[in-house]
Amino acid sequence: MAGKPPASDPIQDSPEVSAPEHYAVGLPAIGHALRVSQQQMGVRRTALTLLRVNQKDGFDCPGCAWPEPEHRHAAEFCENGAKAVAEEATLRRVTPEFFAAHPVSDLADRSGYWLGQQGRLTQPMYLAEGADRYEPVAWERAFDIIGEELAALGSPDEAVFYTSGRTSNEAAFLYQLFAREFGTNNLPDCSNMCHESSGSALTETIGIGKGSVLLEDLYKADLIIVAGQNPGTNHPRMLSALEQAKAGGAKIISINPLPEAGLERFKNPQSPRGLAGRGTALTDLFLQVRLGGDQALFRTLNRLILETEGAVDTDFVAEHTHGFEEFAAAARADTDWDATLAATGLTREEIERALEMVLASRRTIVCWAMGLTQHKHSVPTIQEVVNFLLLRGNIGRPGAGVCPVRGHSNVQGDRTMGIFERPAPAFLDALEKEFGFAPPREHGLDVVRAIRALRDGDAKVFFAMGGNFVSATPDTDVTEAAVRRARLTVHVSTKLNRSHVVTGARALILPTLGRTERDVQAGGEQFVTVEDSMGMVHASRGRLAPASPHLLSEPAIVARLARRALGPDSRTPWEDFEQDYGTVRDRIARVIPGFEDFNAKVARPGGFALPHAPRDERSFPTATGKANFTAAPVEYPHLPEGRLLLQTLRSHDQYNTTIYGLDDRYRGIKNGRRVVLVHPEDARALDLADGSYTDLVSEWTDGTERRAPGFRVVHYPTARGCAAAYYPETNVLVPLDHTADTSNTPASKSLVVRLEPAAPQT
Ligand SMILES: Nc1nc2c(c(=O)[nH]1)N[C@H]1C(S)=C(S)[C@@H](COP(=O)(O)OP(=O)(O)OC[C@H]3O[C@@H](n4cnc5c(=O)[nH]c(N)nc54)[C@H](O)[C@@H]3O)O[C@H]1N2
Ligand SMILES: Nc1nc2c(c(=O)[nH]1)N[C@H]1C(S)=C(S)[C@@H](COP(=O)(O)OP(=O)(O)OC[C@H]3O[C@@H](n4cnc5c(=O)[nH]c(N)nc54)[C@H](O)[C@@H]3O)O[C@H]1N2
Ligand SMILES: [Mo]
Repeated sequence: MAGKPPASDPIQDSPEVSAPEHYAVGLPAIGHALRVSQQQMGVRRTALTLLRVNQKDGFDCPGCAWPEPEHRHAAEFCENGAKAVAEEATLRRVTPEFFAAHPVSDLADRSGYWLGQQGRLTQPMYLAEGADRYEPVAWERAFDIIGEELAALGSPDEAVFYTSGRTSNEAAFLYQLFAREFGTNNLPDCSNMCHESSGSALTETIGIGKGSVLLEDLYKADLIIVAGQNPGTNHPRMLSALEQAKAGGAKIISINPLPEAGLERFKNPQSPRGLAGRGTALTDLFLQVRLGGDQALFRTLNRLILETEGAVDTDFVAEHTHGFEEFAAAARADTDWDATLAATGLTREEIERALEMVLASRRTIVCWAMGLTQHKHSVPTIQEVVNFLLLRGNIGRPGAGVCPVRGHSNVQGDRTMGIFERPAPAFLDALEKEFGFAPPREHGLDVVRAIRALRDGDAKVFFAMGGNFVSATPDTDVTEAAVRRARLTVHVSTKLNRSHVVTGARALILPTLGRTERDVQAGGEQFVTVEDSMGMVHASRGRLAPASPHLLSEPAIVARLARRALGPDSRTPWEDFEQDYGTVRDRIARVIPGFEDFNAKVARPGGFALPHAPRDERSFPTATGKANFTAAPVEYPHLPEGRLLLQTLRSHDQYNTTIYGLDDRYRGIKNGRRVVLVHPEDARALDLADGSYTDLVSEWTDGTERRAPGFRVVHYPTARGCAAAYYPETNVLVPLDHTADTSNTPASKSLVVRLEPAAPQT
């Protein structure tokens, strides 16, 4: 069901294909951004919002987690940031009349794109048991309903509290506090599907699950390696940083199965040269790796470094690291070039050219995103990247380090605030000391485990602070059936999405303020704070009038829910927290290291940097007290005859499950999303003409199959043996149990698929 396009949807998916672009941004992007913004917001609102994005007195862009430069332009936004803002600041509204006109069974037949296009949610809505229509509900009644269902649970662990990464630090802190005071660590978040593999790999090896570079380090680097990331679409402002790095003499290696336009050439809209000229060539060496071949690639580079006289930073290794001998022995033993070439799809010459660039660099940074984190062997892959950096002392000095580039604009901050199903004991101790209750110590459920618990009837209340759980998670049919078993599903949301129409027996939609909106509480106008991908914390202040007078802020929703659900026994001053977020920050300051004097520090324009021991003082808070080399065996996906390895990725016109439009401009796709990109040689061997239609059938080790019907074949210069199609349409293909070892992140970038000729789905 979920794999098929919705039957009654007026939006037609009929892809038109042209040659991919070879540069990103420039004039078309700006024109596009303004057009989308004005359609959604009108001219005046467009000017009002876009000039406030990422300014010191403005709001943090809800687009991505890339940091703001110290010297900002008057227009410090990008095309996709503008689209994210327009999506939120739209003038369109979803009203109670809308819900009266559209039964849930009708909405369940619409595409996610159509649902999102209906506009901002305006009132709390309730779907009673057995009903087919949402009806308006008063806030207090909504909290009563949640309170009733929570009170009826056999244990607090039958409730699940999901978070998506847009939630502010203040809201996140209150939310985890409420969940733990209620009695559970069931706090799964989008990070479980995103950079969890980075967190797992880095915590074990360097002692902290966050990147070790600041923006200024990029400008000082000699070599920047961008692996498994498409910044032209997903972190466009990173291209300005890469351009500046190049101006300072840095070289760039891109590692990717796809030749992404943004990494080829960048036309900076802020500079006359960028607008009119050819722009800046970014990538010096493109390594067109096979999906899942990165661990083998880095292992081979590491072996070659070890074999090169004087290439290892022996002082650093001796003083700061642990496990070198074991790792070096394993790497030296991996001398099989044939295996490396099979795993990576590269030539020996390409790898040797990369080695030359690595050896010529004294300061190297590796940036990565979902291309490295969403594989079965993602954690050892990222650990091999850490080995690579440690070998030449590239952690804890200027211009060098690890740079996992986060997705959601506050996903890193949410984790810092304690949104984590496996909290550190020290964090719980601090919480206990500050608030005087005993938080649960047992680990909670992550995303995949939460789905299993819902499926098996072990979880009965599902509460989501933002996001779109059923569309973002794997195994759509399984997940939707699991969610439907819940007693109650609750979504705190800004926009309508599929998770509002695939519900438990009862359901609530709680509409909330977005980043762009003014937040006035009893204690006056409030601001919130966020943490970017590089550990910089700063304030975010919305200026627009709220989309509806009935909206509550996220902190207010949590505070009121907590008062209702915990009752008079709670000694936490929830009312004060709701009235004045400064009082929340005072508590954060006492519970979370690095936030001492929070209110004073965040008042400084630009905010402040959180401490990061490896970066700041080359000390590594790991179990061994040193940075750990690791020596995992090299793995890579093996393909049966006649099959392709499919990655599920983002188009240029989407934000995760939010679809802005049907184009993927840089890849030459227009007006359709049901496409599968296949190398022309592979297509020939499989007899798949460009423009023909195919079903994608994923084959799983337990013998089961999953099908997503009707994708247009696009001959595309991807790596051999690899294919690509957009998420969330392809989530139906990802088995729930197909996850990364250790991090349990769905392995949505490596699915073995068979392509079967089919009819278009329209
Ligand atoms: N406009 C926009 N911005 C976004 C988002 C969005 O949807 N839209 N999403 C946000 C979020 S939550 C996130 S996490 C980030 C995601 O940012 P990205 O990680 O850039 O997103 P994906 O589209 O998943 O792209 C994965 C990239 O990795 C490559 N890749 C896939 N598999 C492999 C592999 O095995 N090895 C290598 N070396 N490369 C591989 C793909 O070809 C692609 O270029 O973006 C954030 N920003
Ligand atoms: N196959 C496959 N699956 C994937 C991925 C992949 O690459 N391939 N990527 C994974 C990744 S990296 C991620 S991060 C997840 C994303 O998973 P989620 O974070 O759950 O999904 P989003 O689509 O970002 O959520 C969009 C919804 O958030 C709500 N929203 C927007 N702004 C706000 C706000 O300010 N407050 C509140 N309360 N709600 C708001 C809106 O209602 C909107 O519909 O998906 C994962 N799933
Ligand atoms: Mo993400």
